[in-house]
Amino acid sequence: MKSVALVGNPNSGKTTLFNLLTGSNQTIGNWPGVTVEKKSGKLKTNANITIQDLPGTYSLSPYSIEERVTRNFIISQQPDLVVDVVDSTNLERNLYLTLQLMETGTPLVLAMNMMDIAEKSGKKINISKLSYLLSIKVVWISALKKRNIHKLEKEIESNQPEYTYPEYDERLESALNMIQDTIRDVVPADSLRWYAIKLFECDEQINNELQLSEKKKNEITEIIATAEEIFGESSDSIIVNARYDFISKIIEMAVISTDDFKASLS
Ligand code: BGO
Repeated sequence: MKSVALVGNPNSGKTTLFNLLTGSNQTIGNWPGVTVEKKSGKLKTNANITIQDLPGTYSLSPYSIEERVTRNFIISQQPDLVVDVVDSTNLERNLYLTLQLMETGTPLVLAMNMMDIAEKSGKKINISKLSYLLSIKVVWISALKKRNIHKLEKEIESNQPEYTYPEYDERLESALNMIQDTIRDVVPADSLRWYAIKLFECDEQINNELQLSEKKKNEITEIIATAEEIFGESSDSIIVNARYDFISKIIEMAVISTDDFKASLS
């Protein structure tokens, strides 16, 4: 049995896609201990694949219940594949979640939804370039218009290759590498980067979970303090800005607005 999780921003069209992929074959309940709806179902075209619909979220921080349910599922249940439902009309905000998913190292496919509206808005998204730049499979779809869903189903059935993590500013990368060296012996190898980023962000839930020795904690505090001095901002802002810098470069290379041409002709 292959386990697939649907993740995406609220209003990205996740529910519409979930219903399309699973049909009436759904189980509905609550996540343990919280009043957040839990929905799962079998892929209509392949009953050996279960699809777990995760709560809509903008981030994998630990602040809201939705964020916690989604990130705990990805880190502890380790689904075989995550389908990241992206609202193509709001790429910048949606790719922010994509980068955080990539930081976990989870196998990933991007479902670029709402392409029917994106097309009309005068924005041309070069899907193959986006896929190349992110080093993951990207499939355009319209869940509402039921367009290209068969292509997504094929990708869900396939095994997705490993990808390279998004690389940020080299000063940030060296801080993350140092944290990785400090925690290498206490976290699983395939989640090393995720834990390093979370510790750099001073994520309280991860700090509590890892129960690091005082020596390790002090080393990490020192690495963070040095980075904050170099960048002149708090460690969580350093990460947020690094993600947005990465996203703006990707958008600059993969998205063309027809307004650009109008401006150059006038
Ligand atoms: C309403 N294209 C377009 N154009 N719309 C889409 C697509 C798409 O590919 N996919 C989804 N939508 P959810 P979350 C609505 O409900 O699946 C629409 O939160 C309305 N409702 O139809 O709920 C979808 O699960 C009244 O729109 O998203 C829905 O991720 C007027 O995006 C909305 C207009 O989809 C959110 C829209 C009473």
